[in-house]
Amino acid sequence: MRSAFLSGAGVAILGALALWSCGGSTPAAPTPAPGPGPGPNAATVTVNIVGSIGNQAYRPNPVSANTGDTLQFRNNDTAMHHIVIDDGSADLGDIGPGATSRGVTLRSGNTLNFHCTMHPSMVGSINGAKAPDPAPCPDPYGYGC
Ligand SMILES: [Cu+2]
Repeated sequence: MRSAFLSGAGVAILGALALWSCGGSTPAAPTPAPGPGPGPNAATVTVNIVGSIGNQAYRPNPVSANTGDTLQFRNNDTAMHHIVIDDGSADLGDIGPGATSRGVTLRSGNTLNFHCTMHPSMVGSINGAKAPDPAPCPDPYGYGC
């Protein structure tokens, strides 16, 4: 009597283990959700620096770009330039002649202005209606402007 009870319990346990171990196929790994960052239509927009000539220093100016686009500056001039976004969101550092800056990804489509720290009259706009007016040059010889 007692051994029959134990063997019955053993069969039940083995049956439960068998069901547990055969409990269906492994689900497929979930597809990672798209995170923040450039979408499938994001583009790289290159702004050419063509000289230390006020708001004519950049081609194009104003720059048209969409949220998620990456903006970079290519220095086609013979002088060093150093581009910063006026709101402080990016400092692209020194860009030597022939070099291209690192990219900055636009977080909104809002109008942003930028300038060259070495030549403060070199002003430009991203998504502005027109190129900004350059600040007056304090040096009558134009050096540094
Ligand atoms: Cu400059």
